[in-house]
Amino acid sequence: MHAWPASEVPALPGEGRDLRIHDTATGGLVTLDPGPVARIYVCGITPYDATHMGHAATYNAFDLVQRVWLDTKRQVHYVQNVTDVDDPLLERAQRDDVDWVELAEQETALFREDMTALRMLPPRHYIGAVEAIPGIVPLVERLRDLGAAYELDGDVYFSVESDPHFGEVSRLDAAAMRLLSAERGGDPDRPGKKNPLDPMLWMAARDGEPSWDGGSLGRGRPGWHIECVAIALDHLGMGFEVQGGGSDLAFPHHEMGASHAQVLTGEFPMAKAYVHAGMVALDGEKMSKSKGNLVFVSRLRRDGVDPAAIRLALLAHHYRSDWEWTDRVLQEAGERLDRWRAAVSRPDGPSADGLVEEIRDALADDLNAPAALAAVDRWVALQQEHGGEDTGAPGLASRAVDALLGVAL
Ligand code: 5CA
Ligand code: ZN
Repeated sequence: MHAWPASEVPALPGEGRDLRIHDTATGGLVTLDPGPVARIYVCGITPYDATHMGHAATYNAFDLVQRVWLDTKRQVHYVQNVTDVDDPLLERAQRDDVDWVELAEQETALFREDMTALRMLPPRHYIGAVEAIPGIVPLVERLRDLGAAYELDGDVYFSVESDPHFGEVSRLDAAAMRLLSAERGGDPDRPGKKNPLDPMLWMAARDGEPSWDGGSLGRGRPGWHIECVAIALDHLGMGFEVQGGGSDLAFPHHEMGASHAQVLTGEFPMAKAYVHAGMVALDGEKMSKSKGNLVFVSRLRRDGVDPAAIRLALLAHHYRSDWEWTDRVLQEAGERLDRWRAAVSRPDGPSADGLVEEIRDALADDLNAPAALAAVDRWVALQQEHGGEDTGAPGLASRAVDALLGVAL
């Protein structure tokens, strides 16, 4: 699948910082020290009802990770998937009486447009679940051969007990896992499973649903977690730096994915940090496709909202906090954007050397974007109140905001 075009990332003077970031698996901050290539896998959309502000906020967080690493002159191998076949997508297509392939293509196209408008750097590999099926089948076969998978009425399940590290990503107790499993695509109550939490690896073909050749597994389609594992292992291998997504993916998705990968390879851990963005709410409830309480990036763009203002609205919240989207959030972001643009359009100003360092420090400290915005606000206030003689300053401030925060002034 093709991704979307990259906006240019200006080079900045001085040195970037190593990223310290919160890891769900340890519950604390880890300083990542990648080699010349930093590797990150971020879970992509299930392509319907995209791109809402919750999606945008989560991809904004991982875009910052990429920008921090690029600032250290590392290459970034960023992989993202598109869950272009899964129950919720098929259900939506059926509800709306549209072809599921067309729905997925249209929504993925819209997502690409939104990501481009928001200046999110594209992944190096953008891979759909359907195109990953030939790589998924042998992994499920291998899990079965290892005794880590079993069959139930033609469907193949992963045995969570096969991974001694199962539970170490989300660190939840069994009762909490069971509840979340039922809420988030699992089937803990299905009779005949070895452990209620065991997730499906391969679903045997159902009448009226799409299916693919699964070799010795028979016709069917892949489970959700193995999709991301197959894509991540294929393009990144084990021990990559960051597995990313919203906090609703910590369990079961990232927990199960890590277990699949660890049993398949015999290596531990799959990722050095499991990084989770907080949930964006609307009217007091998590913005979600199933509830339908959504604000879309494309809708705001159509209404003439500057994508840079949308991006500033996202950046005004720490990625780990849960927060609420309101008109006021967007209005304040628009006002901030106007102030910043006025400040960098002057021919000179106060030195911006310190500003570059402050933005770097803020982002390297668990992606503290609000602190980075506050640093820019201070430089802008100085510019407004006192001005300055440095003719390079407005350009440098503008390049720093572009390179590190993805906002074009
Ligand atoms: N295709 C799977 C991942 S493999 C999936 O979860 N798709 S999704 O379209 O439902 O979500 C895409 C990303 O947006 C996920 O990382 C998810 O955690 C995140 N996300 C969904 N809703 C919100 C929200 N309200 N706030 C923040 N992030 C959200
Ligand atoms: Zn995923």
